[in-house]
This record gives sequence, C-alpha cells and structure tokens, in this order.
Amino acid sequence: MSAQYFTGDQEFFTGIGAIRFEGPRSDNPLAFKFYDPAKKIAGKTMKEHLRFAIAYWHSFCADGADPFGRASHDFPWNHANPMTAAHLKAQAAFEFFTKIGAPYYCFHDADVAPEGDNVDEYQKNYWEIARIFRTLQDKTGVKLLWNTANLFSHPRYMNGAATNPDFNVVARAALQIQTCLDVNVFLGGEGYTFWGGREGYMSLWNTDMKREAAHMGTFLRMARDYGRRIGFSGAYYIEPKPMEPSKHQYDYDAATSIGFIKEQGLEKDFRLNIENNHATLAGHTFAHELQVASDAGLLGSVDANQGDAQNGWDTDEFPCDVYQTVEAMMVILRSGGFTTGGLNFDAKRRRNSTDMEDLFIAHILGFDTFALGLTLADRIISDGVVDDLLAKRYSSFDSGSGADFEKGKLTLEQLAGIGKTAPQTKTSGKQEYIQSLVNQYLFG
Ligand code: XLS
Ligand code: NI
Ligand code: NI
Repeated sequence: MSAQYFTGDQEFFTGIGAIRFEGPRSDNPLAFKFYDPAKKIAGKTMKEHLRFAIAYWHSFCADGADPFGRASHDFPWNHANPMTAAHLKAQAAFEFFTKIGAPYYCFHDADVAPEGDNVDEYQKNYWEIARIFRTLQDKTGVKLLWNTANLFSHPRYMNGAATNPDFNVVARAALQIQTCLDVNVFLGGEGYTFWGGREGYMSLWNTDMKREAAHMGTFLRMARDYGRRIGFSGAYYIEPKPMEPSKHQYDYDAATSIGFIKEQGLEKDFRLNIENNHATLAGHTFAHELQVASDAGLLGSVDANQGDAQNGWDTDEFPCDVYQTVEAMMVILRSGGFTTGGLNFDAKRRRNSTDMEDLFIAHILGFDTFALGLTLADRIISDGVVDDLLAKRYSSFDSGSGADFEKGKLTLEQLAGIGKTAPQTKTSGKQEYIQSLVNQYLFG
C-alpha cells in the first residue's frame, strides 16, 4: 500500500454504524425491516441465499449528474489529486460494504482508478488500487463477486470494442480485458462480466453485422482461454441488454445471448447476468429473463435493480417492488440458488437523494425487498399448491401416449391418429386463481 496517498483509517460515513435487523415494526430508517442475515430459510441463511453485492460505479462514482444538470451528490472522498481520491474512495467503499453488511462488491476498471494518459499509467493506477482492495478484502472478509472492463466510456470505443470496425481498437480492448482478468485473479473474483457496452450498431448502412458478431465470438473465446490459463476458475457472464447506448445491442435479451453463447461454443464457461431493468427494456419481465436463462442451465448472476414502467431507458432504481422480487426468487430458488453469482445492486439513488444516509437507506430498501421476495417465494414453493397446479396442468404428458410424445417415440402419423378421436375438452388455465393465491401469500 503506497503510504503517500493513504490518510489512515478515516471514517467517511460518520454517525452511521453497522446496519442491523430490527424487524418490520422498526421506525429506524437505518435498520433492516425484513433482511435478517442470520435467519435460516430452506437450509441456508438469508445472507447465503441472497449473496448481495454493491456496485462500485453507482454507489461511489455516480454523483447525481444527468444530461440536464451537474453533480448533486457531495462525496467526502473527492480530492484534487485523482489518485488520492481513488485511495480515499476505496476506503469509503469498504467502510460502506462492512457497515451495510454486504458480502460482495463489483466494479469496472474505470470506476476505481483514473485511466491516466497512456497504457502504463492505466495499469499502474489500476494495480495500485487493486492492491488496496486486496488488503481491504483481507481485513474485512468482503469478496469480489465480479469485475469488468469499461469498454464504452472512452471515445475510442464509440464504434464498439470487440465489434469495432477498426482492428487497432479491438486490440486496445483486449489489453483492458487482459488487465481486468489479471486483477480478477489477484482479488479472487468469483465471476467476470461482459456487458455489451457499445457492442451493437446505430445503422446497418455502415455495419457488417455478421462480421462484427464473429469478431465478438473470437474475442470472447480468447478472453475465456486467457482467464483459464492464468487460473480464473469462476464463471464468465454475458449481461443482455437490448438497447442503450447502441440502437441495436447484440446481446439483446437472454434468448438471443443464449443462441450466441451456443453458436460460439462458449456454453461450458459462460452464463448470463440478468438485469431487471434490461429485461423490461427488452419488453420482457424480470422473471421471464431469469426463467429463460434457468431453463437453458445458464442462470449465473443478477443485476438487482428496477426500471420505470413509463420510461424507455435504464433508470437503475433500487428495487422496491416485492411482487417482482417474489417472482424472481421463485425462479432462482427453483433453479437451485446461486453458486458463483449473487444479487448485485446495479442501482443508483436518485439525483435528489442527496443525504449521505440515503446511500444506506437505498440499499436497505433493496436488501429488504429481496429478503421479502426470498421469504415469500420459499413459502409458496414449500406449500406446494402452485407447483401442484402447474404439475396438474401438464399431467396429460406424464403417462401413456403423452409420455411417448415427450420421449420422441411417436411419428406425426401416430400423433395425428390419436388426434382423430381424442376428446377436445377445455381445461381452465386458472391464472386468476393462482394470482389470488399469491396475494394471500403476500398479504394474508
Ligand atoms: C449498463 C449495465 C452495466 C453493467 C456493467 O446498463 O447494467 O452497469 O452491469 O458493465
Ligand atoms: Ni448491469
Ligand atoms: Ni444496466
């Protein structure tokens, strides 16, 4: 740790201690109402199930600025010297992780250190902070859920990174990925994320889509192989998103990304990181995207946030909609829970949530909303009523000709023969009945 920047153990969130569980009747805004980390549900603690991670970029970099106004959040770690600011920010971040009780964090290279004027400075600055992270991880027990390369902010990536039509830019992106994987292994990361950034296009008039997609596949295979060579044993994630910043993002949604993963031979190493707000941008629900990933055996991790039903962009709000988290946790629990992944709060407090404590309150809201989702989803699953209804709905495939059909044992002529005399009864889907049952679980 380079002492010249380090100012010692300064406290940044003064007046706020470790956040504790106080229960649903608590009137303390700085306490968990539903997230009780030690509480056991289906054999694991809430903390072990939910594996919360804090997103460095939103919590310690996003300063409230938007296209219409400058920063509104004051960060006590700001400093005229950008490396000093980066050191102070790292300390502040770990103070926050430990006070909120998050077992994990996630970051982009660009979030943690200034990129400098050249490659050497980029690597030097990044490694300096990575070493601080290592020390702080060891001191606190907080772990790295995943890191990633920011391949979208710098103007050199305006035409994409791996899919850039200029080979030199593709090569520069590789340098960043290589460095990020090196840092990942150094920090013992459990995953590594590829969000598409500007991998997409604005106009087909100037885009060879087939060639760009092939470049992306080649690039990801190279990154995968490099990571494995240096000892990265975790999961690689693709994070689907349909648009923004590009008009057409190549990793549009879970189904598109799964097709790409399989086409490119990446399915042994890659899984999906599903973000709620990206699901809604794609015209899907959060649960739909999770289910598509789960059905393919590729559900890896989650970017836990929430969009705005009326807005067509990635507003990255903290989750407050319990109905959505119940649906999400149903899929996650049914697919066996997280292994390398977790719930990363890719969410930012609003521009006008300017008190320092609002960062805590926002995360408390998110933790509690998912704790409720977990608790209620577990209740619905263990009662078995909904699962029984689902099983009954498909029971005509459990035996006889239905089972033969599922096993691929029938020809079309045989199936048509059965169809000739099979009684065509109407069977209710019982949707409203199930929805009313869910309300009973939520509020009964
Ligand atoms: C942007 C993405 C991004 C990724 C990490 O919309 O959600 O924040 O999660 O690069
Ligand atoms: Ni995300
Ligand atoms: Ni996003």
